[in-house]
Amino acid sequence: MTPPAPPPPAQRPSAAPRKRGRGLSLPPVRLPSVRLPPVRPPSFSGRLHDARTATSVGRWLGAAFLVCFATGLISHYLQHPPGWAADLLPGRPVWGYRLSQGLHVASGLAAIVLLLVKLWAVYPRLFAWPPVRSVPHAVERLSVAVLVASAVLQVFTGLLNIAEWYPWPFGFIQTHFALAWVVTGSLLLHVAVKAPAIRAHWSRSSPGTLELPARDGPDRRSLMLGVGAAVGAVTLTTVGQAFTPLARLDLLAPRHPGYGPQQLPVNRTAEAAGVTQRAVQDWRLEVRGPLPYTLTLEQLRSLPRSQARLPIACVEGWSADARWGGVRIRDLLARAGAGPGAGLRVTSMEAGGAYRVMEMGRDYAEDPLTLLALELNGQVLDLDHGYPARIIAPNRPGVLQTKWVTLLEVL
Ligand SMILES: Nc1nc2c(c(=O)[nH]1)N[C@H]1C(S)=C(S)[C@@H](COP(=O)(O)O)O[C@H]1N2
Ligand SMILES: [Mo]
Repeated sequence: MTPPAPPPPAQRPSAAPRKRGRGLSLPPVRLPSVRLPPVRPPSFSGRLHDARTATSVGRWLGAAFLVCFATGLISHYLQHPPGWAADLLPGRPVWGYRLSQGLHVASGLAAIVLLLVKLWAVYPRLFAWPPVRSVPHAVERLSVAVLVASAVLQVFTGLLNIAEWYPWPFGFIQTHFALAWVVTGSLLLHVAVKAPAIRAHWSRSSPGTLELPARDGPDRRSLMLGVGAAVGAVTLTTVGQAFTPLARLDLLAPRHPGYGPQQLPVNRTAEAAGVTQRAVQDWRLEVRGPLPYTLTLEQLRSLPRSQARLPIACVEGWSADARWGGVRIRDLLARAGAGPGAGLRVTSMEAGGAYRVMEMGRDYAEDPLTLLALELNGQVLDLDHGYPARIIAPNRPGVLQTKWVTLLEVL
């Protein structure tokens, strides 16, 4: 075997050749030789920036994103069902949306903690050298850039939405929905690309362990304990907004079940919606259908009443059970001559706003628990809860529980 050839001696700039001018001859010019230090990426000595930590945190983050995505789809399609599905949405269990949206916001909040730790664990790779080794490597880095950017934006917009703060020029719902697909797609791609590393580091007994120094174990355990504690703290101090047994620990969520008029939170007050005491004085309920009619509040109150115990479950994650009293929607529709299978359009007396008009498929409209509610927890509805009359239906997002209802239209 021949030893490798020694590297060629570094080329030094040699003295400029003497110019043989015709008359004038200049002294040789010696340029100072500038030596740039070799570009060296920063080096990281932390032992937690490795593939094993990335995998440990990554699988929890992946699980949180998965729950968030699935529950997000449920929420989206309950709110915006495609035409063919509008009559297929289930009204049971009545607490279904409450559970699913509670999970959506809880897993989203947990994902914020996990995402930050994951980014900390892998950020040294930003400085990988050379930055691009091959075309597949460039594509992989690009896909990670898309994943990181979309995931950060997704949890950020979600977080600000639960605080009802929209400091951006784009629509929240459309952007959050579209980004969910971008995050999920690039996450699947990422998991596929990293499958060998994930497999190698998935469990304590997987071969990956052997390559790691033994003293690394306690460090990673401490990190994971810290992550668990942080996720636990965030969850415990917010999940009470939906999970009533932990309501007392709900210190950080924007809404607290039980706080608000008639022990129920309010998302949009009557004042914010521009609905005044004065405006509701001449309130009438108009019902349009084959046999249209109009009722005063007195007339509506004299109709047979029903009771239902149903939650309000806001898309922003808070939810609370309440006792509702009112007139069944199906009775009001039947009186208007609606045939079986009729849908319903509901309009609020609110002048504008995204939730002024709401449509309801026939299964909800015929459900004996779907009411035009006049009472809440045994009292006449507060103006903030939709006095004189509001919709309450089982297993539906809060945004569809229209307040200050003034018009029902048989579809
Ligand atoms: N007309 C009208 N109805 C509305 C809203 C609204 O802004 N306007 N907000 C909805 C939302 S987002 C929720 S969560 C519920 C909350 O009902 P509550 O304020 O009685 O708790 O009302 C819904 N009904
Ligand atoms: Mo809501």
